[in-house]
Amino acid sequence: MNIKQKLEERLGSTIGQADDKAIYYSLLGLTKELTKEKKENPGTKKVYYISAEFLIGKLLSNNLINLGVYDEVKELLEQEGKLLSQIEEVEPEPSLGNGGLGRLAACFMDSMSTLGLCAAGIGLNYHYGLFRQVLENRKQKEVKNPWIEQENWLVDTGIHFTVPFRDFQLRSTLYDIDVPGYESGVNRLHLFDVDTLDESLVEEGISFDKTAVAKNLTLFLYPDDSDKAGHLLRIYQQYFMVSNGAQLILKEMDEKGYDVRQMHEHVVIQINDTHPSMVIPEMIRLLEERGLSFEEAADVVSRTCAYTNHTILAEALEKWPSSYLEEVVPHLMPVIRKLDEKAKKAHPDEAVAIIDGDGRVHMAHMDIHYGFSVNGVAALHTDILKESELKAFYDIYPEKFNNKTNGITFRRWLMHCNPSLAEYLTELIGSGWKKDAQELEKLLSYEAEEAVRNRLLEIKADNKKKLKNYLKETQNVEICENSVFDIQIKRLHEYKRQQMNALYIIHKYLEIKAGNLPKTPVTMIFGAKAAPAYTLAKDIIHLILCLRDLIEADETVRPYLRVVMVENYNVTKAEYLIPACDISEQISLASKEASGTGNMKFMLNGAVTLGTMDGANVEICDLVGENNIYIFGAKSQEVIRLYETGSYCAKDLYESREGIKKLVDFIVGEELLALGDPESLNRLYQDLIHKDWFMALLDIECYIATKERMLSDYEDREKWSRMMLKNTAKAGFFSSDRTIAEYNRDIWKL
Ligand code: F58
Repeated sequence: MNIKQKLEERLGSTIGQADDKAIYYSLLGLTKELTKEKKENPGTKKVYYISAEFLIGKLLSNNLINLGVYDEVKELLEQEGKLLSQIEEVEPEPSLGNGGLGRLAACFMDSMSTLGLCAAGIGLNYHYGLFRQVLENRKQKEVKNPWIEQENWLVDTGIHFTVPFRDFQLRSTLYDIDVPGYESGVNRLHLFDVDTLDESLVEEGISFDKTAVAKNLTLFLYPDDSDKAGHLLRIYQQYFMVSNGAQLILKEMDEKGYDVRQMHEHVVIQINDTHPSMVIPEMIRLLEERGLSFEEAADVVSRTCAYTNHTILAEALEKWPSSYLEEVVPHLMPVIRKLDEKAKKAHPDEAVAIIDGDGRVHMAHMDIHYGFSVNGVAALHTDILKESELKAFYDIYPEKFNNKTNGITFRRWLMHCNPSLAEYLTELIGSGWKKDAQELEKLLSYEAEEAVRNRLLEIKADNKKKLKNYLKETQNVEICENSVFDIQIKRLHEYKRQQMNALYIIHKYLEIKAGNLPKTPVTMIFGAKAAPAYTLAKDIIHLILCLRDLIEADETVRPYLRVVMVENYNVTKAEYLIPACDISEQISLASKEASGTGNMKFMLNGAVTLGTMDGANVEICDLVGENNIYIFGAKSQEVIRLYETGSYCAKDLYESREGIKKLVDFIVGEELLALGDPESLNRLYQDLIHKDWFMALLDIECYIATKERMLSDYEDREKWSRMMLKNTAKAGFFSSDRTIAEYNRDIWKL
């Protein structure tokens, strides 16, 4: 039977007669069936990538691409008057991640399958995911984000484990999502769940009884942890994830007849940030149950575990009070104490202790002492870990430290989201880039060809039109497709400095009011969720939404400047936004953004970066050259020095620079106070003057100047199109296939 027959059999009608919903569910079933026919990636050594997040996005198109039937399905639908892009709208987006860390895990799953590596992901099956963001009264509201429908990508494996806690135990059920590689074999994403979950626990918004663990464990990713019950719940979740993971690993080893004493020869556990760190003591505990001595168990686990660090922000490195761990998993504490004692004996320095003087357990410290590899996620980030943040560890274990610059899968972030560019590239340079991304460099030989550059501009214009239509349909906002699309999409965090971008908007607004009109109108687009308990991040959203409405209501400014906040920013929305972008905003305070991966997606799709020398921006700059990127702001060394000496003073800048004062004062000026919540605007205003922990005022002047230069260069379409071409051509390095090949070469050795 061919695909058409199979599809119509599932539909029970012709494609033409069926509605989009029926077609989607039939395609879902068919795709699962086709995946099942693929063989699992084999191997005698397997990597288990444990992560609290897998931000996988919708799966239909991606899986069809990887199975090699995308074009066939698309065409056969078109023959019957149906559009695959329309049908995809039916698919709910799984809400299993927060930001870059989770999306990276998803790109890695794709690349591990594609490279034929024997690998699996291990995580949790959150029913309501992160939260869905609703923008109401110029503020963010959080509601649950259910995504698991009757028919879905999950496969009930029938596998169960028992996970012990202090006062009770929970039975798990394992659900799998198959991950087909691009023209390759299949791996699995293992998502654990509890049978006793009670979705009705969540009534209004996202609040629920945090103490009813058996009923709430897999409701939300990152439940509110502003109180003790919230902290405990996160520990419950983390332990549930890793205990299940460890039991699954042992089960698979048993089935293959491997000796657990040789675990490191058959297994690598990649610990994605500190959320899965408890896998170390848990695996040791389970091996002790199997008769290994503590020393033997600790030794083999240390040779098996590897840790990836994604941040230098101290507050994001988890430190659990040992009293909390005692409450949830008392059976782990003896193991953790032994690990701590052993580490203290060898390295008495307080700075590297696992349990500190206040009885807090530093999860990252445990990972570094008892893992064989520690990696950062971009060259600069790894250097900062070695030279400052984790220097004490680097001095002890230089051989453990290594860099793995992040990457993105080009299947989703080019072939799927920007099919016209993908097709045009193939027309010019052949399809080799799909397997070897470095081949994109062949595009460089077309730089001088006007027709090629014009086609790139045309494709960009089409994508901008597509985004315009999408925003109209989904959010009922109307934007001008001929304006410059300036886009900042990422988690809302002070270090990412959306507030600095908001100050730019104020600058531009005032300029336009003063009669200095931009040649081409500018559309400033944001997409960002703020963590529910992060007040200042919510204040920044409020400021942006107030500015949006101020401008919307002003006939003199609106034709030249617009502000759009995309509601509930997620992977699907990114797939519309990224191909349509002209200016990619990557403006974190230097040293603070570990890598960034949005920056890579934008570059690949021909946007030009406006950024600081931070994270992977540094590597983008090296690749495209200074003439094809707009860099501004303090460098990381300078920022680190300012922190060390405590010599940054926002107030001095505010008071001595009239231009800065004018922008900051606008936040609490009468125009915005007439629209917004005075308390929120005032809090942000006070913070900028008295604290400004991420130094927005330090860089604001050069940021404005650089963006203005960029907007003026945008008018030179030849120059701009050369930059676009160069950015796409040089993006090959950022393929996650390259990143994963490096993980395998240096760490996993599968
Ligand atoms: C991100 N981390 C980094 N963390 O910020 C980004 O630079 C990097 O490119 C990416 O990881 C992949 O390496 C990130 O997304 C989180 O979302 C935390 C999860 C736990 C709560 C605090 C945020």
